[in-house]
Amino acid sequence: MEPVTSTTDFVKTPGWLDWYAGPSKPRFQVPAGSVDAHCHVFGPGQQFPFAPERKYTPCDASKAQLFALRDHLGFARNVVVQATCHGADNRAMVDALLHSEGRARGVATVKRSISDAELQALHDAGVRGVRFNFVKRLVDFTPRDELLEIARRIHPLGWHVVIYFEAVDLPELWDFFSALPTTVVVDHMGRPDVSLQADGPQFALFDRFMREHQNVWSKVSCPERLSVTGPPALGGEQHAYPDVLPFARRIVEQFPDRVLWGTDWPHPNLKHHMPDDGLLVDFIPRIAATPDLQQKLLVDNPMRLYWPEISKG
Ligand code: 0GY
Repeated sequence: MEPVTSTTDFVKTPGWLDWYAGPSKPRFQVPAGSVDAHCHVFGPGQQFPFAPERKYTPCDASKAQLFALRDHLGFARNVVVQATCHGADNRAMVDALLHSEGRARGVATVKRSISDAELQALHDAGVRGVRFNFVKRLVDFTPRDELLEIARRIHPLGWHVVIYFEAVDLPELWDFFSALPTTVVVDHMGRPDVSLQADGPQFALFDRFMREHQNVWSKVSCPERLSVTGPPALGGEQHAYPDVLPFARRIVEQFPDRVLWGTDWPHPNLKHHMPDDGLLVDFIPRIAATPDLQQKLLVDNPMRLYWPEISKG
């Protein structure tokens, strides 16, 4: 892949870890037609400036670099999720969709002021969802009535809502999430504290949340973000992220038709360890152990949600 660059107009957040430009070739061959259902683009800042209200300033991570990674890892398609550093300015994400030859769909961030014509333009570009972010270090507070109004407006377009929150906040958010009229996709399993037990009360609540809401899906992504035991030792990828494994396996096995997987490239806000995306792919067969589960996780489920017009799943 091309080397990492930063746009000179923007000063990166101190300590920012750039994405890893030399990913290994995964040993696990993903099924034909696999979708990387959670990834981002950053800028490039010169072309698509970062939002004034952003909480971090990243390096650049362009659509061409994302598509090169897709091909390198053996994936067929991407779902590009609007990153918070771009606020509600979806131009960089939309530009990636429009240059993907139909191989990328998107999740946008929108405000209540968006017009119907603007929503339709996002749909025509390939957007199929909006993201509501409740992680306080990433975004300012948005009133719940504004979010509900947005959810009601995007529902008729067949879109869904992606929610990002931390496990400790689920009790307080439960009623609001229950009121969402659309399919709801949870980022990174609702960010459990993986130093706790996967069968303990905190994750049991998330499990119950999925069981009681048939419209809720989960991304079983980001072991590198959730792990407290840290990255694999060099050459020891078979033992990567053992603390995250029981959490992800449990969700995949209990809800095989409502799970998605993504790289999370270019991995915003990692402070200690930038993963090799090839090794992240090699983690997949450990959380989805059979070809049937892998096919659902990587192909059937994301195709049903993002490309229903050609989905066979
Ligand atoms: C993720 C996670 C994070 C950031 C963002 O849009 C974003 O800035 O999503 C995070 O910092 O936890 O899904 O990429």
